[in-house]
Amino acid sequence: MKFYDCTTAPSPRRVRIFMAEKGIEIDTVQIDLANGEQFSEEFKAINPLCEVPLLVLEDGTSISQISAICRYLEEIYPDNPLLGRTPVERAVVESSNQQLQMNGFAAGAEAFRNATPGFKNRAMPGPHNYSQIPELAERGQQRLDNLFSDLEAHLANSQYIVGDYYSIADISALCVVDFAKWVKKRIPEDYSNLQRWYDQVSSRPSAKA
Ligand SMILES: N[C@@H](CCC(=O)N[C@@H](CS)C(=O)NCC(=O)O)C(=O)O
Repeated sequence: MKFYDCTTAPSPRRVRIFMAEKGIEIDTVQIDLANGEQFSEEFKAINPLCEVPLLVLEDGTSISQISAICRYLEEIYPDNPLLGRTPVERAVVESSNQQLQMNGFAAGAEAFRNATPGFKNRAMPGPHNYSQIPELAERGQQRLDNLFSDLEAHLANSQYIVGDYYSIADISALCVVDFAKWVKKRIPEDYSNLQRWYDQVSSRPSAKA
């Protein structure tokens, strides 16, 4: 198996933390996104989406999308489950994780990619160019504010995103909070629940991945 990564990008970090929590080591290839290596013919041939993360299996099967990669890894390395331990827990974890993808990652990407000069015409990742829309950057900032506020309320009564169970949803939320710093968004000083959770999850050794 080969894992295609970019150490500076927030999306592959979600998979790196997932692998670190499970103690999995996979041959890793760095794709230099800053210099456009994702558009090279060689990489396009294995991922026409021109994105990382990507997992390529021994038989040549390419798996893109964080949730699909993590699901595959969970199935072949079932120890220390991060997607849930019961049918109900798996459903709740997936629901939380999808919400974090939509209200966290998509919001952060909206805020970052629509406002950063280096991403002119690159407002969306992938093989097609899209122009920046400044209003979307502003909306992305509002969405991140709302996510932080919703997480603060949620974590008042919950140790982790899903009860007392550390899961992929915590990995996603941690990466969203760190990604939000790219658009100068930080946990507000009076958000003690979100800060307590953040200190807890970011002090796990996996967070360095
Ligand atoms: N939906 C994808 C998102 C992956 C993604 O957005 N990757 C970014 C890095 S954080 C990327 O490859 N960007 C390439 C580019 O900006 O051209 C997933 O779940 O894996």
